[in-house]
Amino acid sequence: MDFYILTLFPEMVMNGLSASITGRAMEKGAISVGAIDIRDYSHDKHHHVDDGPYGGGAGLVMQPGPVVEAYEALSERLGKRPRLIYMTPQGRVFDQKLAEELSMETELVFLCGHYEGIDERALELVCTDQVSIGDYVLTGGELPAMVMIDCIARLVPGVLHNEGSAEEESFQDNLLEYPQYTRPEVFRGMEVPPILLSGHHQKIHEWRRQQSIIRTLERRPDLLEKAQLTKKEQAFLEELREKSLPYQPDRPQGYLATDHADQQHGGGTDGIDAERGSEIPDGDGAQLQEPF
Ligand code: 6GU
Repeated sequence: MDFYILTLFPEMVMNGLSASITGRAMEKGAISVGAIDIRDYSHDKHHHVDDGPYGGGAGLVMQPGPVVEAYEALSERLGKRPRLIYMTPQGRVFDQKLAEELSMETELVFLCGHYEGIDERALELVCTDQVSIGDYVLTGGELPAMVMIDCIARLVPGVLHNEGSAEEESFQDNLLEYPQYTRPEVFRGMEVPPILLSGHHQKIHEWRRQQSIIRTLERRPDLLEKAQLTKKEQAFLEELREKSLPYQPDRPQGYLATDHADQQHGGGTDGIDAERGSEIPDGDGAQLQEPF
């Protein structure tokens, strides 16, 4: 998979993505990342790429010429016009499902805006998708593009060592990940749950699934509706709901659900706050200031 990023800050995205797993994937050739400096396509003698908005107002708008020419030069080089994703808080909110869809492409272009955005005519000409990474406002599209590339890259064959691990993780099954433990067996008096030392693979699998269900019920009850549970797991979930697990926002969530609870803390009295989800903005981000 070849990623291209149209940006005014090429070093920022290259530095970020050259580290860690994406960096290794680039070295191995499983992905490539190319940053294209929009400023290289300025015809201005001072290399300006922005100007004040027609109609007045604060800030600067990125001019259409350099953006369109940067994309067209790339398209000519590739012999095709690949999907171009404009990073904007006004876009469709990125999620694992969109990451999976985009990971099927052979090339992806990310367009990163700055200032007050990009001239609308450039977007009409080159943009196929508009994507946001969440309901909050950032100063530019570079970090969002890096987030998306990181997420998509780990779905590309050959990027992760363990090809199976991407599939087992959070959201794949609409269940959150179970807690993980490694050596030492006892840390500051806290023991690893004994089942994990038993070598009983079936029992370990069942315990981990149960932990995932507990976590999801505590933290993201909205996800549970879409989770695929066995009859036995559904019964387990019903039992949890009847017991109404303690939820205490001031401590790491899920903590009471582990064996540590007995060792370290007394039980809480709060029930699960099923209404918590209602505090999260539901898509239109109406309470946030421009550019929504
Ligand atoms: Cl894609 N861009 C900017 N500037 N801010 C954002 C965003 C994108 N997604 C969330 N906030």
